[in-house]
Amino acid sequence: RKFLRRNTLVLFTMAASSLLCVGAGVVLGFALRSREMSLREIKYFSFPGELLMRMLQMLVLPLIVSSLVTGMSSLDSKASGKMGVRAVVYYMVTTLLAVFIGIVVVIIVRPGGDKDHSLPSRGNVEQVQAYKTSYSKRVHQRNITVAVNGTEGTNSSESMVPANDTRVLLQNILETVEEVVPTAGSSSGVNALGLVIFSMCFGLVIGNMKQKGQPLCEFFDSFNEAIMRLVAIIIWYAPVGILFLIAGKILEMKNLAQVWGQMGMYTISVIVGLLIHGLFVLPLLFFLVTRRNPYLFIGGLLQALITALGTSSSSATLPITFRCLEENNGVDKRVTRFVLPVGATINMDGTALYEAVAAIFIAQVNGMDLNFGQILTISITATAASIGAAGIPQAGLVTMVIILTSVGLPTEDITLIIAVDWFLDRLRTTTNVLGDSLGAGIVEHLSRKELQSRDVEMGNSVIEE
Ligand code: DAS
Repeated sequence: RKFLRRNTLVLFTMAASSLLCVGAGVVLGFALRSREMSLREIKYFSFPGELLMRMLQMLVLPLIVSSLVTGMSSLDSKASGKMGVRAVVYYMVTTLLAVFIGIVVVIIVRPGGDKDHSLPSRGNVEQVQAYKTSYSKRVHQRNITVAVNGTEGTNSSESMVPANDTRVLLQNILETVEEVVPTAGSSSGVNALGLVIFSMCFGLVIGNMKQKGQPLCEFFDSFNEAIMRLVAIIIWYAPVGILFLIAGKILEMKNLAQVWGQMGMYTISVIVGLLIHGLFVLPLLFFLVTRRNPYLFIGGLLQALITALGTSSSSATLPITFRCLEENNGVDKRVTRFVLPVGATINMDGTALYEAVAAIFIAQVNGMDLNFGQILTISITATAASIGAAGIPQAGLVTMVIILTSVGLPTEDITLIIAVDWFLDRLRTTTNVLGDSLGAGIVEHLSRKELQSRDVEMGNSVIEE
């Protein structure tokens, strides 16, 4: 019962209404597809969803700064040091577990092979090229024009970008993400990791300034409280925004049946990997450490998980993740304020798993049977790339370039997976948020002694005063 707070009924109602809105968004999206709306009409239609994204993004930077400064200043350096080590160990262990699960699934399912799971022989260049061309022609060229350039590509063949122009398409992918970066997650593309590190150092310093630092500690504490009150208002609008975000995305995609037909096995590989990690491995780890029911804890996170699904941005979801952990699951604010901003920036289990699966899928399509060394390289670069990826839409697609380059795969083959990336991005973002949130519960459990002794210290100092 510890996890369920007095206003849980309200927050579970919110989560249930968000789930309903996801369903309504899917139904509405497919219902309106027959109207063949233009991109402009789709943009207008999706405006309520864009509004939610921008309201959440507006809060991300002030929330990261105020929560980290307040969180660090409320802990002594010894306690925050121990908490930091526990958090980083958790991030590394869970990210490597995610990569391992992804690699096992994609090697077993073998989505890059043909129906009979046969691959072109690596040495036979003509056979590989012929295989890739036929593969990409079968499903991707006709979708890339729309998926990458966002133009209203007609279905006739002349509108397709020739297969050898994939560098043009790759450039478009990078431009698309650059376009997205300034508005998603952090405004004007501020370096979120740099901000996290500054805020942690600043919080530690003012926390150790005793009386002189008190005004600043109180300022950032009330600043954080004000931001969380804004979140409490926005959270009521979230379900509506999520409905339009999902419906708008479904309207944008062309040849949906064609894409799913061919990309089914690849998509299923990613989904299976994310489900194993998110619904079994992480909850098991949570139970082994805290001896509490992980699914009850996850129930309290529903609103945040659904927001991640709708926005495909763990940074934009951060304000709601805070509220679910503190209000629903009763996690100590000194832990959430420290662990969540760092986790949302560097802990991305879903992204790491996805990048490992995508890289091995592309290797399979190229007829490349990876050796142990290459698989190890993919594991390490997928982990590093997930740390570097920002919590913004499709960041994981861009950092794929690092992994493909590391094992000598053609980077333009990113275009093979872009057609379904908008969908898989939502699922991996949800897994990222889940990993951060369960991590907060685990770190709180492991740090309870420090937190209790800190409470006694604070209690004593109040009595002395
Ligand atoms: N969309 C990213 C996030 O917000 C994840 C990704 O692109 O891989 O976590």
